[in-house]
Amino acid sequence: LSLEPANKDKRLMKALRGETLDRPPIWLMRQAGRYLPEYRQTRSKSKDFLDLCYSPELATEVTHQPLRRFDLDAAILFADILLIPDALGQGVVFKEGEGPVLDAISDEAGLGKLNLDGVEKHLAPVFETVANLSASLADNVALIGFAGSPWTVASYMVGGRGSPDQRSVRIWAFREPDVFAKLIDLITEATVVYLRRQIDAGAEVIQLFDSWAAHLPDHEFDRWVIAPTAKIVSALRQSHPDVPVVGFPRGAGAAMMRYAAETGITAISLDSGVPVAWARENLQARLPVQGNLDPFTLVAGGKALEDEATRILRGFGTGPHVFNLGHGIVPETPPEHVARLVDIVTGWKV
Ligand code: 1CP
Repeated sequence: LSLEPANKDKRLMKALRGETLDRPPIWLMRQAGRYLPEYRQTRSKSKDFLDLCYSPELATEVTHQPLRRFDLDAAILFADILLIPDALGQGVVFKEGEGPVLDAISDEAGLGKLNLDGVEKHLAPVFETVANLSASLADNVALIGFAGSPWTVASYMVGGRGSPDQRSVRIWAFREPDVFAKLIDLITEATVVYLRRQIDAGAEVIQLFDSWAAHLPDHEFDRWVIAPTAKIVSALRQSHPDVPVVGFPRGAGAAMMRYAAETGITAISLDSGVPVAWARENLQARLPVQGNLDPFTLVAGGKALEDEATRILRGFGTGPHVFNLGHGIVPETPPEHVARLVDIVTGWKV
């Protein structure tokens, strides 16, 4: 696979190749979503959230929306990490104001209801969205595809919903590690198929969201976070060696060192709790970093936003850096504050 000139010249691709730039590329986790009135408008045209994800025309539209307002360096495919459980045959419902609800799996019998065979066909509309985006984005904008990491996806499949401490999945993984491993393997396999097809359709970068990677003891972190992530990265390297993979082990703390060294990821996305000076020395010296502005500064705006954005620009300015948040934009964010942030970053000179 040869890189087209347009791809290799994009700011995001350069930073992910390890180049230190005059200013970092910027994109924002959850840059499409409820904080934008035009998103809420498009969303109201679909039956429910999953229907929006599976409607290539609408999903393409909402992916474009933030790029019409802001001078961002990348678009991220509009979809969700819970499309994988849905494609595996586990019922997923997004309840208004409540978030996702799934028929929780907690034993071998539950695993028996899942099936890999239908995954590719079920997710075909997503690949169509990626192809639409690849054909319609501006030349300087990179297209990011994504999936949840197996541990985080499993936490919803086992818990049946989001939870502050992932207690169901953590208890099951301790109690019956060899049965739980079958679930992790199944998600890993489905994710490789899913991401390969996204890349074939035009995704230029892949991000793996491990939003619930915090609080795991060493052995659990190695087995359920590092090992499956390494498997996915190595499979993608075999089929698509030039596509960078960004890992986001949110809240992993000091374990990020092992994560960065052992998964094979190209770059690491940092949550807001990671100290910049520590990350510069221990992570950015080895691989590009992404992050890590606190999303609540985008709600606050004003001086807090300016000061925090500038602190991160300075802190990571001497190495490869992708400007981003430490977690997704929250719905109450005023779009004007996002515009201000993008001005600060695109106007920055090292
Ligand atoms: O009401 C609505 O319109 C739904 C809100 C919404 C949106 C806009 C959900 C439900 N998902 C999304 C889109 C989404 N989800 C994207 C699109 C691209 C973009 O960033 O613009 C992405 C990358 C995700 C990824 C995702 N979904 C993650 C990982 C990142 C993170 O935020 O930690 C997770 C954990 C989910 C699960 C999910 N989907 C939706 C909700 C409300 C949740 C979280 C539930 C919980 O708190 O446990």
